[in-house]
Amino acid sequence: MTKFQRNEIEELLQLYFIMGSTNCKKDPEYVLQQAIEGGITLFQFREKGPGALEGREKARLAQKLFRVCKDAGIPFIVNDDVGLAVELDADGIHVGQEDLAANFVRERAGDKILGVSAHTIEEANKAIRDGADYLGLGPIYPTISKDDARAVSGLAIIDNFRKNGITIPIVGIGGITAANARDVIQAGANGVSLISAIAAADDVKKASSELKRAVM
Ligand code: IFP
Ligand code: MG
Repeated sequence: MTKFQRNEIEELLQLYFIMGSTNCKKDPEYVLQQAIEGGITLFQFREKGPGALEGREKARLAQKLFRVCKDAGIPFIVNDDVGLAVELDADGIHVGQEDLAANFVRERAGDKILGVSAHTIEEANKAIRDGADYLGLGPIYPTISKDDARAVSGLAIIDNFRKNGITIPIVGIGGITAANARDVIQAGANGVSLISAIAAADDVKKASSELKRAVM
C-alpha cells in the first residue's frame, strides 16, 4: 500500500493530467507549468508513440518535469516504466493490462502509488488483489490521444464497476472535456484524466482551469 491515504488519492485524482513530449505543441515544461497554474491535482509522465524520447533523453525530460511537479507540490506518476519510477523515486507508477503484471510492479514500487487500467470487473478485482491504489477506466468517450485505445466504454462502465462492489478510487479517461467532465464524476468516478484536452490546447492554463471548475 502507498504512503498516501485513500482520501488523499481520491482528491489527487480530481484533475489528473497525463502528458509526454509528443502531446505538446509547446515546450513540455512550460505546458506542465501552465497546467499546474490552471489547477491540475496529479501528473503522469507518459512518453509514448511515434517520435517519443527514449533512454537518457526520456529520463532527462522526466527529471525536469518531476522538478516542476515537486516545486508545485503535485505528485508525479510514471507510466509503464517501473525502472524509471524507481530511479527517480517518483510518487507513483501506472500500468495497463498489456504492461508488467501489477503484483510484480507493486513489489518493485514499494510504497509508491500504483494505478492500473482496467476494462472488466475481473481485471479490476485482480488489480485490487495485486495492490492497486486506483483504477483508470476508459475510454469513456472517443479519443484521439491513444492509437491503441480500446472500444469506447461510455459512462456505464463506471456505474457498472460501482454496482459490482468496486469501491477503490476510480479515474475516468478518454475524450473527456470541460463539457462532459461533470458527468464522469456523477457516474461515480473520483476524477477525470486527460491528455489532449490540456496538452494540445492553445491556452493550456485556461483549458486546465475550465476543467477544474467543471470537476469541483
Ligand atoms: N488510465 C490512466 C489513468 N493512465 C494511463 N496511462 C492509461 C489509462 C492508459 F488515468 F492514470 F488512470
Ligand atoms: Mg500503458
